[in-house]
Amino acid sequence: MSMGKSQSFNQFSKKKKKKNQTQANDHRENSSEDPAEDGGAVDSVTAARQQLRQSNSLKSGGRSSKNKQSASKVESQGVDYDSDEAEREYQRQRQFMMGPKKFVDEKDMKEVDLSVPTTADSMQQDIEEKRREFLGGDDDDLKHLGFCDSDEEIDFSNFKSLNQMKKDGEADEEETVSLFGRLTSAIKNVTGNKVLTKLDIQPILSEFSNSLTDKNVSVEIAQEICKQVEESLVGVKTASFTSIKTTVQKALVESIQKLLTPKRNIDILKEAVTAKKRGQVYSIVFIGVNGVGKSTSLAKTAYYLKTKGNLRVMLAGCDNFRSGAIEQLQTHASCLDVPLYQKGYKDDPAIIAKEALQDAKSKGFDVVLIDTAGRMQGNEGLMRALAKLVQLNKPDTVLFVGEALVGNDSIDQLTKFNQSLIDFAAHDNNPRVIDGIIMTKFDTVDEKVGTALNMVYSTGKPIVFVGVGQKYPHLKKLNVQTVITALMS
Ligand SMILES: Nc1nc2c(ncn2[C@@H]2O[C@H](COP(=O)(O)OP(=O)(O)OP(=O)(O)O)[C@@H](O)[C@H]2O)c(=O)[nH]1
Ligand SMILES: [Mg+2]
Repeated sequence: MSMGKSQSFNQFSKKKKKKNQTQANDHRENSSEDPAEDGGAVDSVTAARQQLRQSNSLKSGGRSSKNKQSASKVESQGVDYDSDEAEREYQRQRQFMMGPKKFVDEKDMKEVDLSVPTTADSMQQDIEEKRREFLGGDDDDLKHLGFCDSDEEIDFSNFKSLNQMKKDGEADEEETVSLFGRLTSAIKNVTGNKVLTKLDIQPILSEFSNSLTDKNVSVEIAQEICKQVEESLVGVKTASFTSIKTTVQKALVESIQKLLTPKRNIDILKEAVTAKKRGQVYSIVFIGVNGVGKSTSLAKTAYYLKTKGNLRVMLAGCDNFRSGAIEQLQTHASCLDVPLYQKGYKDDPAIIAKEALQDAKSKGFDVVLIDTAGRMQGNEGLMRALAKLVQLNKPDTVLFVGEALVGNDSIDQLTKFNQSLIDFAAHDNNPRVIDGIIMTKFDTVDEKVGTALNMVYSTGKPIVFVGVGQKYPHLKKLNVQTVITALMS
């Protein structure tokens, strides 16, 4: 039985229904090979298969009942090239009739992926490279700021040299004189044995106020400092010029110190070590708006706790909102050689954090650092989700991460994040709020440390760390004296 090659498959399909029982049986036999061949179009494909088989049979001179047996024998040994060709043609026609694939599987993806294949070796190499990058080493870019030499605390004494380098010769004699030098020279004419009046102090205070606002201190806080200085100076009897200088300096330092001293100080290393001694897992949640440096600060904190406290740290990937966030954290985990608890981009971050804490407890880890997605302070949905994570897990410390360079907006951010934790705490009467601040990108603000002052003054929260670069060791403590030094420079 042969068909003209020009005959369409549909025609063939219609005619096929009228064919004799033998053919119908043949068809059933063929269709049972592929359950997908039940639809109309697929019927014609089956017919094509038959047609091709038959035409092949003709091509090879036709198989008489005599030679059929030997042919099938050869076929079963897999050397019947005509049959193979027919099968290939059948598959080609079938693909054509069925149209493009609806689902792309891993095999298809591999076929079109022309990138260099990733091997275990090349992955290890990438991690080594990243580790070198994050650990620093050759830190010339920051050496002149004193960041690398100071072990834990930020040293502003070199800020001036940086500014000087930047100005590179532009600076005249006057610019190199410190604020304090300028202030005391303003009262040079006040002789000894004099009771200081408001009038004597006025030039000092207006100069001081301008200098503070130049360094990003808000006008309100600058006025507050000036008021305190004025109160401590008016009516003071000066013995000599030297004592006037000392009196002014003392008054300034004291007032800034008062403003910068938060209600509670946090030493996370001490707290984590104490928790470990009690057999508890110490947890920190990092929160803040998008791109401020939460994940980087988390990685720096892991490095800090690992190297200074020899603590066993686990990371928890609870930013399953931003694409790439988990991979970014995995890179940090690999570089730091700490585990990452993650569930990819699904599940509730609050639950992932809970599971991470349980996992850490069961495996004997000392610290869990929880990364969260960045969000704007006005986004109610995301703020609710954050409040849920914090209230459900009650971490030991909630750290707000903010950029030093955003100025007063960081106060708005922190205030609203804190309020959201309270407002969306469901029926919790004792909600967890923000405990402290990590101020990032301090390396980009020179000695304009005013934002630090503004934040502590307006929120009463301590600055636990400042970020002074992109590498792991670039996490420093900020003490009041160093801020004062920077403000007075
Ligand atoms: N110069 C400098 N760059 C920093 C500092 N901290 C973080 N960065 C950089 O800021 C960028 C954003 O950091 P991430 O840690 O991804 O910020 P994030 O807040 O986690 O971002 P999202 O998860 O997208 O909200 C990265 O390029 C960091 O290297 C810092 O102290 N100084
Ligand atoms: Mg992040």
